[in-house]
Amino acid sequence: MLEDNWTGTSTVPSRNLYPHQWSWDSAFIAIGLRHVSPLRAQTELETLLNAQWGDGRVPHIVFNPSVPLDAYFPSPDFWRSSTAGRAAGAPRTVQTSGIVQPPVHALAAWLVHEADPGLSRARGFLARVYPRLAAWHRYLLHRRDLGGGGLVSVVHPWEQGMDNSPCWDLPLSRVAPAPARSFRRADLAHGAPGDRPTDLDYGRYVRLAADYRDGGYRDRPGGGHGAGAGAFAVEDPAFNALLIASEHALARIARELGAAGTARHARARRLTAALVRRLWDPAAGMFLCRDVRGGRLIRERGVCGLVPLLLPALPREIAAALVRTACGPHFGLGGAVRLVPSHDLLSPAFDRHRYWRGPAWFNVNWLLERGLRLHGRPGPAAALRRAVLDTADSSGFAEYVDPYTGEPRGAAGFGWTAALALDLLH
Ligand code: 9WN
Repeated sequence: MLEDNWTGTSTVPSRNLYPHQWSWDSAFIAIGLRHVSPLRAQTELETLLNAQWGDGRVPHIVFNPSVPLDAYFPSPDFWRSSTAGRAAGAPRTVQTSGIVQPPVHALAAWLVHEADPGLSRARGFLARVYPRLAAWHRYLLHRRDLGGGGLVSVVHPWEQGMDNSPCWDLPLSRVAPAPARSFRRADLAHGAPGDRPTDLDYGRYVRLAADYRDGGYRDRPGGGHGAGAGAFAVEDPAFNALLIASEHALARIARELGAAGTARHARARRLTAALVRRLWDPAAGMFLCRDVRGGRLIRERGVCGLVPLLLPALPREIAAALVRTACGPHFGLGGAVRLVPSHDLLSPAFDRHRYWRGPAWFNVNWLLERGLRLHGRPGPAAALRRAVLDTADSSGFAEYVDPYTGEPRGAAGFGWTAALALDLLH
């Protein structure tokens, strides 16, 4: 599958549905590729980082110029990165989107290095990617602290990566949708409408992205309740947890390069404390999202709130509560479901087929398996690993599956599903 999706310099998530390079997909794909081709894994990350903007942001899509414009929406003529993004330092030679995705890259770079340190050192892999990764984290921590509490905000649901999660329903309700006739969705040519976001969701995605673009992709951190932010600003536990995990990885990379990693480890611990302070909800037994504009936690339980289990510096009692919540009635791990769903099984918003509103996703389950192992739960981790491998295989490496039955939904032959299954086999 990874061979089929390889373009020569990177791997597409899906030939039909997503025919370009995606940011967090590439990080997960590199984590799998390292076992079969460490060189290809390094190249995957280098290609993405070559499209980095001058202000440090790593765009969520790097467009392949040989793919027809109408193959994916929004296409380069919508984002207009090289003109609208000029002030923010968008590259001139490659077309990209102007928003970001979760920062899994430093974690991926470290794991790729560890797979073949000899090749990595011979190619100067870490020495080349380190300054770019450091600038990427700097962008997020300095330009995207829109809530003023030390965490990163996303300004578009596509940035967080779980596009139509019910967690966004409240903040998105403030966004006036772009008229349906002003754009044409390409995803419906390849995906069943019931498995995808609705037209109303898309209208809002388009409005938010167009407004950000028309403002020159400028970020205006200010503190307070979203002062200066756009209509949508959310602190999300998964995005921030992945940044923290990557900050720990960056500390290891710095040490490998002969510098001290202590300051980065300390920053990762401070960020973990900020995550607990701002997003932990003891009553729910999990992390919630913070609506920066509204100034309060969003009461929906999205699987993003379990992802911080990945963090080494998490207080013991919080890790224990997260495991209890994952195994309880809201997420059903080890009980009602085959794989952990993307959303609370008991929420009225739960929909077992619609994208991030219920289906189980392989990257999320891979992250949870890591977290269970890290926090000393080898039994549930082994069971989850087995379930991910069986379901990846039986679903034809689907993009996502029905969490109860494992029935495939979305695209088949999906990049990170194949890559992360490969990783679990090693
Ligand atoms: C928008 C590529 C991406 C993933 C996201 C997933 C989906 C895109 C879309 O596909 O989003 O970025 O068009 O729906 O939600 O997590 O990175 O696989």
